[in-house]
Amino acid sequence: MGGRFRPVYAFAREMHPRASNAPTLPYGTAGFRTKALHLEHVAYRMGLLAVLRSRVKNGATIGLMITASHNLEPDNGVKLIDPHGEMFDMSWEPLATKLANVSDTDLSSVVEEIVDMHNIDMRLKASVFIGMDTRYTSPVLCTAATNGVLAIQGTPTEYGIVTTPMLHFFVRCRNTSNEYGIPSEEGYYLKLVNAFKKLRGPNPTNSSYKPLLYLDGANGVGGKKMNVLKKKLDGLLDVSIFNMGGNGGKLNLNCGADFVKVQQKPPVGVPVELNQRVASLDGDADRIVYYYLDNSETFHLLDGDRIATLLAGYLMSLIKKCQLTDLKLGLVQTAYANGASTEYISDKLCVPVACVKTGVKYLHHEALKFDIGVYFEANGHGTIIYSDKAKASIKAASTDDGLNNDQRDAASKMLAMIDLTNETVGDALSDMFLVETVLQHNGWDVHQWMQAYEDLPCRQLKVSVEDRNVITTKDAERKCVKPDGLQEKIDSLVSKYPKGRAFVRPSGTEDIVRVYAESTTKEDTDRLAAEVACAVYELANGVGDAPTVPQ
Ligand code: 16G
Ligand code: MG
Repeated sequence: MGGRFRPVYAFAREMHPRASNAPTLPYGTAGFRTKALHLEHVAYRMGLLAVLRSRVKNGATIGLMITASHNLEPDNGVKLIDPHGEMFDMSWEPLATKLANVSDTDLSSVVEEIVDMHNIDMRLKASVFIGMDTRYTSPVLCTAATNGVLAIQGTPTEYGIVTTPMLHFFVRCRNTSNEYGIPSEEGYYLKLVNAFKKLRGPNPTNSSYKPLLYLDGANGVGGKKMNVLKKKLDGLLDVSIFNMGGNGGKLNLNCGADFVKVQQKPPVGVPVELNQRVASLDGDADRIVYYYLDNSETFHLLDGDRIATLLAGYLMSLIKKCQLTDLKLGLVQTAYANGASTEYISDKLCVPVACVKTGVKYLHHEALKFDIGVYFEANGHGTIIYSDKAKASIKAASTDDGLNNDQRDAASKMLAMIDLTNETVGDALSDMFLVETVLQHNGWDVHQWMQAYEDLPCRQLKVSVEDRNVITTKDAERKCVKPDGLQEKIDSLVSKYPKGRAFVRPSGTEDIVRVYAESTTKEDTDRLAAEVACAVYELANGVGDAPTVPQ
């Protein structure tokens, strides 16, 4: 054993050793994520795995991103991207976990195992694109990943600091021989900006929509990239960027999409301007939520559900206009979607809606079943994907002599919408341009956007338990299977409240159980969430202080 891959072992031990007491890490919902100091050997080993994956895919480029997204500064993470720019194949996750956790001494033999298992020809070329977020620990991890790629003769391409969705885009571009776009930062900007300009009409003077946007960059990479991008917009949209990093602002600390969504309040660092539209990105710019403060300074959140409904409504109207009604448009959500949004989508927009487990890979997979699949998590991660059939018929409609000018124009708009979308994964910058396009088209300010439907009050809580995996779920996490009796208890609590809904699930990124509740009033919702949290605490061996129910 170990003969064929001697350099792997030698390199690892000399340069990126795994400490004997290193924690065991799983390839979780979105790759490895933990304190940065535990990740150097993991990054190295994922460099190795990316090469193996590339060879299995006949030399197609694989992506490797160093980021911990919305987590605070001391954390970091590593995730892999498959050839179409999509999330890493789930069937390879156990291999990633195994490779990340073996001792240095067994590293070569595990590499060999994977080579044998997949019959990999190690003479093939292999290409890996590597990107990183702005964390101060990212360059070291990036170097480790590059060394991993080199150790088994792969070719690394380092992109430096980029958003996660940019790296997904580069991978797709490369593997489609640039059909999807040019795999460079410039190429990415070019595609978005050109599409945005095509869609952007002059702003009518009597419109409620104002082309001024405030942006909370979470002190991460997104604000910095937007600062470059906005200069290319020829003033069509004015973006004031805050929390761009520097000035002592810490990544994701009291700012960014996750903070705004979970805390339901504005971030620090963004000036208070009543009724101003503000978009908040997360640390690696794959999530976006909007918010505003009304005249009485009350905070209003426009989250992923709102963005999804806004975009789906617009696309539906375009489809009807250019008479492509045989194209099946559908929306994919998770159990976290507000019940009011689901009702609005099915009853008002008349769009089919599916519910899947939390995690982008599940949403993306489900959205592929539609010709036009819009998927969004309530937390602001989402995008739109178009089937080849949809693209071909939209393209044909844009030049179809049998249609009138208006109809052809609607099809051309859809083509530009496709170009404005990063179909590989949720992309905060692309989503922002999509939202701004639709708001301008509708002539809507934030109030009009908000009026589409009224959210049910909702509440999320966390419960610490001895082992969160004693909780198992079914029906896209909406029903609890284990421990015995918990679902019955939840059912009886929920039945006390009008429009009550609640579910529990073990977190995929933290060592806790998450509780979600909604009903018609804030008080009822808070009480329901706390009651469900107590039930979890009792039936799943809670640790620490028991949750309390408000009187
Ligand atoms: C990760 C997922 C996100 C999900 C979240 C849930 C990706 C790229 N990201 O951030 O989609 O909403 O985990 O976290 O898949 P939780 O399991 O702790 O609730
Ligand atoms: Mg993120």
